[in-house]
Amino acid sequence: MPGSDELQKRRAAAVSRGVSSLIGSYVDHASGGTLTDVDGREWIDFGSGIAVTSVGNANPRVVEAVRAQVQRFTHTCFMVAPYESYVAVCEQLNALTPGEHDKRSALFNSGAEAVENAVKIARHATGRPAIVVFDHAYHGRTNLTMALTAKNMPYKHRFGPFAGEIYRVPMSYPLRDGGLDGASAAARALNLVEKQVGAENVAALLIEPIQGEGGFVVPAPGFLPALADWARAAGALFIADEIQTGFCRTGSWFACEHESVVPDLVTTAKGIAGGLPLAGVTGRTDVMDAVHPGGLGGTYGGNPVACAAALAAIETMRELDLAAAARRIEAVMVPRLRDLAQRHPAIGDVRGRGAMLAIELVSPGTTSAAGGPAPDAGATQAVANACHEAGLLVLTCGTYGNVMRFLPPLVITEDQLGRGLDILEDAFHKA
Ligand code: PLZ
Repeated sequence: MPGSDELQKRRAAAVSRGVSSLIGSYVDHASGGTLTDVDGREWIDFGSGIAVTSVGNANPRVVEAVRAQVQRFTHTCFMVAPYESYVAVCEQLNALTPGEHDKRSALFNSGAEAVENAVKIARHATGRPAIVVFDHAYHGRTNLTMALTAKNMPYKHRFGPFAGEIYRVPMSYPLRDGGLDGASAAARALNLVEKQVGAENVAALLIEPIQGEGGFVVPAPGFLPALADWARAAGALFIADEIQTGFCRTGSWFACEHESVVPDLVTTAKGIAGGLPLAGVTGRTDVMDAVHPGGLGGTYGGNPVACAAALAAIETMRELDLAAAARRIEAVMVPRLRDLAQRHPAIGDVRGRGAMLAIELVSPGTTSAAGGPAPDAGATQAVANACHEAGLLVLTCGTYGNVMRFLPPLVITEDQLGRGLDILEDAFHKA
């Protein structure tokens, strides 16, 4: 196997520079909580391939399910010749997503595709055009989902024109909105919807219950329930984008559960299938079945290999109680992050839930146009680089590029978690 330096050269001559990578090392193999690169160096994984490998990389049960499925058949297209595992994944999604009501699901390939389909379904079922999204939102990179995503660079810059009938309103962001309580933050957003869009034109409110790419923003308590209540009264749908938060990541199967919010539609992807590409839209039967037969689909959506992987991953989450594992990760990490914040005033906030945690880096004592203390993207990058040099894979995020996020696989060992946190602490001392 060629080394990373050689692979970088080949890549530069073959791969579009529009696709970039966080690190310059190429992966040879990976397991529970670590990656090993082609030069034999081991990395502690605090990213899980962006919240995907929750059951661990190359989880043995997922590997075996995939192996068995590729031997039986690799693809038929569910729209042509159906198979059991697609049905079984939909049964699991209907049972696991919030709410005891009757549900139906449909499967797709990627998170963006699931969000696009949720929007199609919501518009079709309500007969209304408007989709309301929030500041800092991330919903994907396709044309419709770019319109739903907030941040210009790198996601949208010069990729327009974008789809219409998308309206953006302020998010609840306690560090940056003066600590507005959830009800007030919801009233601020919904007042704009009523005045500028008109409640009767709204097909759906679409929101990540904890924002992912936008900065791991946890809305103030009461914000999500107030939005869901308004949607119900207005005859609009409440769509929870649980693509990053779902499947035990936040310490429960879905993040909406923490506030007892029951969405009309839920989008899922990432953690669902242990690393294979699969996504879903799940929701109220009357909404999902409003669509005419043949109105939803695609060649690969719910591919049998991905479905087999999903069934194995879900079984693993259930058996190992990975929601409890996420809560244990929170219990280990949050005290150490708080302690670090005590010693480094640049850490302006420690937040998140379960194994979806973050620190936001700021210039202490300042105020800024972003609301709250000035974001410090430079320091964030410097700490992330120091972590990478020391073998800890951490990701950054946020509208201002100043949030360091932690998404370890839920099966990470206590020892790996501790070593990762040691590296992070060291990086702060050095940076
Ligand atoms: N909705 C909430 O987090 C994907 C994107 C990384 P896809 N987030 C990682 C990048 O820079 O492209 C995501 C998400 C939420 C939708 C998506 C989109 O999911 O599977 O990447 O299409």
